[in-house]
Amino acid sequence: MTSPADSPFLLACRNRPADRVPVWFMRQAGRSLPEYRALREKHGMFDIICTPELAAEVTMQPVRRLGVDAAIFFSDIVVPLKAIGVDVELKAGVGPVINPPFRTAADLDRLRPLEPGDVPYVAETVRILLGELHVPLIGFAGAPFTLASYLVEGGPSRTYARTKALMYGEPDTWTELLSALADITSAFLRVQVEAGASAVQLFDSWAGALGPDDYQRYVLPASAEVFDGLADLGVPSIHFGVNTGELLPLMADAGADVVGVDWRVPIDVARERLGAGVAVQGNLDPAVCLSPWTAVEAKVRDILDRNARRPGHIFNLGHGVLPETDPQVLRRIVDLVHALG
Ligand code: 1CP
Repeated sequence: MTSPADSPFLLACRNRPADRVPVWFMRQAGRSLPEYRALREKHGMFDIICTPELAAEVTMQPVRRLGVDAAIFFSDIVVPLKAIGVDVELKAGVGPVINPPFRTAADLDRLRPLEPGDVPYVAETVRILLGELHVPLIGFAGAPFTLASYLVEGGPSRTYARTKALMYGEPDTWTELLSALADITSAFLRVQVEAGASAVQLFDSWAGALGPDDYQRYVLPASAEVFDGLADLGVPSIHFGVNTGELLPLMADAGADVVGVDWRVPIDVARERLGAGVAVQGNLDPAVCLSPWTAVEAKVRDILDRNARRPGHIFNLGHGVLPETDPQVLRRIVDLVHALG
């Protein structure tokens, strides 16, 4: 087996040549897999996350079935918030719901720093995985803006109106909130890396709701704090968001080695915006996976052609696997990327 440091995934994170283009899928564990759905019939989401044997099993499921080049630790972005006592529920078909939402400076008292002892199951899950995996393990967390959006909205949102109202209306409270979240996120990622994760991904899924000036002023400092806080650990970092075409260079400035790109920006254009020193991850539209194979194949080939064999490309979707995706299609994508790249 390849040792993790020479694995195609970690070489690509470092922008170095590899003998193939590595591929994994955001949300590769989860509802697209029948074996996951079977387990979910018996266990709640947080039960799986907090039971190391179950969390490790769910992390392994896509690695076995799909032949991907990296595993992603099974958890959710709201887990560290729940671990410090925030009342968060994962509502089926909705997502995280926080009751009551965060709306004023007084709500800051509901956050406290995360200690490793708050998440004992994390290190134990990673330990089990290290014994089973032959590909690198990616640790992950939600970025301060995306976490703040759930706290302030109280759940998923389309407009982020209340989040922005707090950001523009009470900038001091906003800065304190993002700084507290940066500490929590950084501590949560540190636990995963110290237990043995080989890379981290920071999900700022909803940062694309902001233009570049506001991103730079209100969000970038807190995300940079997260990456700075991990620098001594020496593992590569990936920074991802949806609809972030205009933010790509700023997301690299925050301190990541790899920037995730959604399907709205062609990968060659993204590379131009980011410059030669930054690796990229992406960027097949997850909806394409529901199309006939000839369409999927053409899109995969187009992405690889646009990257033109430059080192530092990790093939992925532009956002998470849709639950109705046929896992056989994902397997065929992995095989095609490996054959072509
Ligand atoms: O009952 C279930 O099975 C619930 C579905 C589910 C799953 C499988 C949720 C609720 N979370 C998860 C696990 C999860 N969440 C993983 C591990 C799976 C993998 O990647 O292999 C990861 C990486 C996440 C990260 C996550 N959670 C993000 C960032 C990634 C992204 O999709 O942008 C976000 C925004 C969340 C919040 C969340 N949790 C769950 C849902 C349905 C949502 C999204 C809600 C929304 O649209 O706002």
